[in-house]
Amino acid sequence: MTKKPILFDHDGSVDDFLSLVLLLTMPNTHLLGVSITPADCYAENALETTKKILYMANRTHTEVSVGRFHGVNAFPPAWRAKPKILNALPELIGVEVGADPYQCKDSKDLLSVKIRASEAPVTILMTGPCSNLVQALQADESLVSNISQVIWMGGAFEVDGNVATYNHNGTAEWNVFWDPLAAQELLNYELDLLFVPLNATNDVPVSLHFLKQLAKHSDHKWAHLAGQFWATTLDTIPAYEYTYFMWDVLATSYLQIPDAFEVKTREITIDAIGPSAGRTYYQEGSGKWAKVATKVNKEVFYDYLIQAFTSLS
Ligand code: AGV
Ligand code: CA
Repeated sequence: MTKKPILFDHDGSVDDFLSLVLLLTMPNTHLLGVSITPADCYAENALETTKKILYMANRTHTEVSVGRFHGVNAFPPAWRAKPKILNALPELIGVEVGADPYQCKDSKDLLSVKIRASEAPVTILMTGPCSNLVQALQADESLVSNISQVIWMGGAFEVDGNVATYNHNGTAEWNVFWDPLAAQELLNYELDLLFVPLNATNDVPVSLHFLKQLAKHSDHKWAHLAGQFWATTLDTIPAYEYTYFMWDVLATSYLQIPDAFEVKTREITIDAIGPSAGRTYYQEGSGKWAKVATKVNKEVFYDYLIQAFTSLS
């Protein structure tokens, strides 16, 4: 069987890195490259963590890129600094990798080179803002024909958003809010686009119960590392919210357990400016067609995680 080619664009929060590990556990996928968006991270630190994980998995040949574009609504600095802690964990601190963002391609270029070069249409998984992909498409719209699906952790449809900041009414999810113009633009392309929004991720917090289950498997290298990574999320900043969710990890799981999701096909719209910038909503009759994952079977999902993190040596 030929493996499914995947491009992974992430933005360096804890669940973005765990999504990377999860991708490495998937037997029927071929990871063509990893592009970083400097959104919920500082590029240097996120590049370092990405390369350390690839090194630990013997996947140093996987090309990594760093986006040069910065969105209009910056993430809070305390969130962006998180990979500094990850890189200092005992498993990672001794792994020496070069991590100079300017030695890497720009992420929009890595995406277009890899999409163009792939023999089979590529699945694109995005767990940060969508700016890199939109910029690649703006430069060459013909890339669309070699993209089989875009899976994006983003949005909040008819549920509260998670942006709490000045001049905003709280309706947006952060990955959309960082660059709402790009998000609005993404809808204009003829893509098979699946949103994995807060509607589905709200049901799957990072819970102590799950971390206890996972810790029973700490003799597995990746289960151990995942437990350490998730433990750093339990102090999520109260000014915003008290809970860190499985956001990106849930979106990534869709590749392996699609039947655990409830998916609706709807016409949607995204606000690009004003107090609702980044808001995603259904708009029958005048929106753009896209798929929205509205629910997940929690038990299947958490069981899958335990199985996946104990499957890679
Ligand atoms: O909105 C969810 C997205 C996901 O891609 N990110 C975190 C995940 O990687 C932004 C975000 C929302 N709340 C956060 C976030 C928090 N409390 N800490 C860090 N990032
Ligand atoms: Ca993310």
